[in-house]
Amino acid sequence: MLRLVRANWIQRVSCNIQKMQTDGKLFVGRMFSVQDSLPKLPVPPLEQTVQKYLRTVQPLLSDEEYANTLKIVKDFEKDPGPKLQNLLEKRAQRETNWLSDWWMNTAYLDFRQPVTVNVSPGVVFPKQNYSDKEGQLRFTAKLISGLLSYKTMIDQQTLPVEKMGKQSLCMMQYYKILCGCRIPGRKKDTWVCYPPDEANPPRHVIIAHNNAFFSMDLYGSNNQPLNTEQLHVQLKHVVRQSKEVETPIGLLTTENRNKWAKSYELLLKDKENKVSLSELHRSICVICVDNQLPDSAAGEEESTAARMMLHGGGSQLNSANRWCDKTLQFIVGKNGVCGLNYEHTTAEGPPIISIVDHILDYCSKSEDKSAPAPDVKAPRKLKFNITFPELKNNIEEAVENIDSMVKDVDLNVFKFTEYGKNFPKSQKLSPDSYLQMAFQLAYFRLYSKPCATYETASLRQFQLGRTDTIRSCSIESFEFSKGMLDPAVSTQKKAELLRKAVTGHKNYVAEAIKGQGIDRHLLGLKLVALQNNMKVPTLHMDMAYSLSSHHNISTSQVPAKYEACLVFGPTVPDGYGVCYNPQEKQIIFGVSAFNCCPETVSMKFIDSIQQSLRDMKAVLEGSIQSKL
Ligand code: COA
Ligand code: HC5
Repeated sequence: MLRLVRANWIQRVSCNIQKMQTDGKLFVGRMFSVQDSLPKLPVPPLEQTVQKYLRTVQPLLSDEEYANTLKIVKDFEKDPGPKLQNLLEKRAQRETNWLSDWWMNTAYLDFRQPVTVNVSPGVVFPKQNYSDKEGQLRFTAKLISGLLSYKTMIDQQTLPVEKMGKQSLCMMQYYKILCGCRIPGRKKDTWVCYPPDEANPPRHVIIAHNNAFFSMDLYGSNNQPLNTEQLHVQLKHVVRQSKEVETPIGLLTTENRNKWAKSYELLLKDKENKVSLSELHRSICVICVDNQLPDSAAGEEESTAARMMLHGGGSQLNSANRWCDKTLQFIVGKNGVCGLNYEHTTAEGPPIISIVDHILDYCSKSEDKSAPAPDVKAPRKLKFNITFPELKNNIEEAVENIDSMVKDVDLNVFKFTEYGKNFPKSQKLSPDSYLQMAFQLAYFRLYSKPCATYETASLRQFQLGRTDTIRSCSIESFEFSKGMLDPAVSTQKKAELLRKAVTGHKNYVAEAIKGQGIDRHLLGLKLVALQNNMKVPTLHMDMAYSLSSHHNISTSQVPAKYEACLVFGPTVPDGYGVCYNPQEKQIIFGVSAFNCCPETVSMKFIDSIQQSLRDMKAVLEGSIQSKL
């Protein structure tokens, strides 16, 4: 039976941690050793938030608009601001984390657009060394062995606590990545989770091949993991049983969530379908063994691979060989092209990248010598009966929709190899803030105006923490961008403007990760109003609020040990999505845009970022401070 986990599940697990730690039964492992002592997410002071808010909207508004917003903000500070602040503070006292449930709903479960491209990011692994089906299946088997060895660390709670500097981070997301799944619902989705400590935990993965889905056990009868050789035999069995391309039922998961929910309800009316859906939800993850790979021009291979990871390339390629509701889908393609796609409700990027680094380490090691597990069951093909004509129509519509979505995505990967984090570090500048300023300059060069920019800030220093927004566009970034493009401004002055902008950004980051950001606070003030049957405050209906939340650049830094390319879609139709993996001597960028907006072109933005990185280095090297 499906256990539909309500949004407060995370709350419940957190309570378990406290209970179990005192009982001495569960959550005793290293992974959760500091969980209880992590601080609770604070509610920032109201005055601090509104002051910061005003500073961040100023570069986006005319003087007249700013004067109007200033009045709205001042009114809000009198009423209803203090009332809402009080209600929010009370909530923060009651809850382990006042934001996490709200965030899960607002950012994910309430969101109705397809998760494909709009929510779920893709990751491309470094190219692997195989070129035929046999090699592909051998690599898949090894990848699963690496995954199993990581899962053992989660199950036994032996994973080390992740740190940011000296600060320990909340490990709850790690606990959920190999057992979570999103379920479509009309108006709102739900999320299920089958954690390792509860009865009947997941023991199988789903293998997708030729659009068919197979349930494949990873453990023998005594709970012993299958060794790599056994996994390989099982995979060959799957491939033998799915020689022909099947009905693209997986495409339903790429649809608008309300539409998918209607199809899902129809599917559930059939008993065999119900069992198959339950197997999918309850699995550890999905492993997509892809058959198709489009030809790529020389130098285009990584961008092609990134598209396979983000959307699968359309109905004729691999988009149907996916189950996009599942938290993790590893994708093993032809000719060494592999990576993953993940549904974001469960976790942020760093736990995912931690698994990737572990698996790639594992795959580069010698063969698995462990003994075979006993009593291995053959993989079982999941049956889907498409009995209702409406379902057939919905699948046909899903084919059309994914194909037009794929046509709309403009995605390219770019490796900047002239320098990496080493250069800004040598200039005593934060590499992340430096890169954010490169994006600001790149945008300003193309559009002659600043734009609202989102950068992810981790809130995992707090119990059950997720993210806040770093508003990278600032008064200082605007001054810097204008100065850089003005030939009348000296190199010395340009370098000063750059340093000032980078420092301003770094200060914002430092505050955001300490729970003193403004976006989640403002969201909380709005949601607490709604929860108490009050009106949405005027501040939240002001154009300054919507303009500063319309992120023409949506960014995230996700560092990885390997040369992984990370990609996600823009969050607005006229925006860019920029994910970057800064390494010591190079920076890997994944840049996306939508073709439906003629003004945004990923290669144009990439070229402009490259120009910014060159100009910024030249300016710093040409300035006096650099020569001292
Ligand atoms: N001089 C010299 N070196 C500096 C420096 C300075 N002024 N400022 C920073 N550095 C160094 C740091 O010590 C660090 O060194 P390391 O490479 O040895 O670790 C390195 O530069 C990187 O620091 P910085 O570039 O400032 O970034 P950060 O690691 O502090 O990260 C954020 C900043 C915002 C990305 C991070 O705080 C965060 O919140 N990350 C979460 C993102 C996330 O969750 N993404 C996924 C979303 S799904
Ligand atoms: C594999 C890396 C994926 C990164 C995904 C990411 O950064 O998601 C952001 C999550 C958040 O809460 O900030 C959202 N964003 C894609 C819109 C930046």
